[in-house]
Amino acid sequence: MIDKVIGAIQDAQTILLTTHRQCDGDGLGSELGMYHALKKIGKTVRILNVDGTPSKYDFLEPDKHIQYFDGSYDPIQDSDLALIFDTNDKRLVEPLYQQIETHCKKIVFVDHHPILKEGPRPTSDSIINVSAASTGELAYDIIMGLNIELDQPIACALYTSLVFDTQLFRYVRNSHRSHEVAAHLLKYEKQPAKIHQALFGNFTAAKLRFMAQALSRIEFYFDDQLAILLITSKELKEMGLKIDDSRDLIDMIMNIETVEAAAMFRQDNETDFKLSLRSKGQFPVTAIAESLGGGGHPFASGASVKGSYPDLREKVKSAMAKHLELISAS
Ligand SMILES: [Mn+2]
Repeated sequence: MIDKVIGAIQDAQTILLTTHRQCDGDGLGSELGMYHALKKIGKTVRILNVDGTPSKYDFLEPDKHIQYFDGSYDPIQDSDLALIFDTNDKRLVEPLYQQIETHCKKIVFVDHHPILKEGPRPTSDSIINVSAASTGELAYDIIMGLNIELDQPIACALYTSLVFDTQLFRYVRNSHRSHEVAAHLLKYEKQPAKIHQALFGNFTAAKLRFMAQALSRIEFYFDDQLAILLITSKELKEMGLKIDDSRDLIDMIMNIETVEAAAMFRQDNETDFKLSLRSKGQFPVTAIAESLGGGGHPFASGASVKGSYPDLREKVKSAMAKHLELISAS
């Protein structure tokens, strides 16, 4: 699989790199690592993302290397290849994806999310490896396969991918692979603690106040095995925070010992919600997300949903019920 992508890169001169909208550390690190690597072997390479980069990634100097489709960007030239990182669902790259289809001869997704049962199919040359704990590990394999020597900017970007998606090696996929890749990267990136701090030690007092307020509203069901939380974009805005500031909340809820699964709704207006779902691993939540028009990883998925909050909450509760009642009974 990986040989095909390596071949596609070797055959290409002009290469466009991107990731899913509302980018995160994994997609960003993968595309930036690849950007620095491909420049070293003389490729004409650019990164064009759907939307902006959250400020906690400033240490990666995104504004030096990345242009934004929802902002200002140089015209999209015809290119030999597009590499899309950390998703295999083209809908998450729209409206940029249509431009990529028009201008790029070949499109390859490099990803570690399962392919949705009822979503769009990834292009035929894509690498989808669900056993990788981060897309950064796949980018690493490609860079190694191209015999490109690592350096600090490549290592910093790929290490960011890896520690972001594994949450500092908490969610490794029961393999020594993530640690091995990290150990190699750290021969070139000498200040990993700075990256840890930027990614995970970036709370502001306002963010913590928001989190305290939100966490006080968690509702528990099924003997405290399911936690459901509603937050609103409005309260984030009123407290001077960004959407990205609410992302840690659901992971924090998952630290509760009794909780097997959690759902967080972010209300964007009267009837539009962004739903995030997590499971500790007793059962996957992708099917629930997919039934609501979303997708993701088996134990971390999401969907954009429409409706009234009480109805949506009931839907999630009843979809979770059969799994959680089984666990209670056993
Ligand atoms: Mn990822």
